[in-house]
Amino acid sequence: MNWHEIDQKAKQWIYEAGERIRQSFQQKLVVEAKSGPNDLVTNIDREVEHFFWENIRKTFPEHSILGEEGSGHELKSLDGIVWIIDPIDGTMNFVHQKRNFCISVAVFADGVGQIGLIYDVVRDEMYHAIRGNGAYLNKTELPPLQKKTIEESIIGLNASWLVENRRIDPAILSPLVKRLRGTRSFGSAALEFAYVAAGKLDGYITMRLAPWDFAAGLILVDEVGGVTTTLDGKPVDLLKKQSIFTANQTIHQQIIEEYIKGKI
Ligand code: 2AM
Ligand code: CA
Ligand code: CA
Ligand code: CA
Repeated sequence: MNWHEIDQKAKQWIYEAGERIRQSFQQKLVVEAKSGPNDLVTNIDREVEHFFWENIRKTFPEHSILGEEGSGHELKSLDGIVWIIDPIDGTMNFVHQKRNFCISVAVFADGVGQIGLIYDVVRDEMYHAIRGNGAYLNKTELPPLQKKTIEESIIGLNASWLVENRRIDPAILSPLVKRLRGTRSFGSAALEFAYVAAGKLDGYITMRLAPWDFAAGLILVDEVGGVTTTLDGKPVDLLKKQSIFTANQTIHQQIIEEYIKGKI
């Protein structure tokens, strides 16, 4: 099997799962809180992850799987081929809005991202990339990211990081927010990555993401010449939760130099 064949299978499963999710809008959801009242999971999140798990296990028994709703949480290394899956990214949006959520699927080989797929189920928009082959939105290739100044940039940023919180002093990001053209918060990290890849956002900053939130997005952003690191500019770790900053190259470096370095 080559990457194109694996990509075709993955897309087929994503479209099937998307159809299942759209059907679920007609049914009653079972919503549970996980770590707290804002940390939701539904029967559909679990069902979709199980659907991928079964298909991957049957088709590629030698591959490993890491998924938000329980698959592979014991995984200690990225050796071999690893699927990193978020069955629904933006579960709160899925429950409250029935939009602004996606399925995120990435395939890594020995730690290198090979396939990145982010599917906006309601808009029927598939953001997809195979390493070295460019990134696409449905059938349209996404152009390389343009050079931007901070003043011309819109950044994805949740308001949580601008009020008292456990992870960052709000005084660090507020001068940046003043200088930017604007901020947006979509409530789905994977979609925010896809928007950075598509030039709809110029960057996205968050203090805590899990690998399944950003694995596919990282590959998409990479393919259009963007950069993804932790907020303090360190390489990301695909087996850990961490802060994340993805952006086009120019503002990525400038924002770290002027606003972050030495402050966190
Ligand atoms: P989820 O919907 O799959 O849980 C919301 O701002 C974004 O952050 C979503 O992508 C959401 O993914 C993710 N998210 C929610 N809770 C999180 C947590 N405790 N740690 C890391 N990411 C989280
Ligand atoms: Ca979750
Ligand atoms: Ca997620
Ligand atoms: Ca999820």
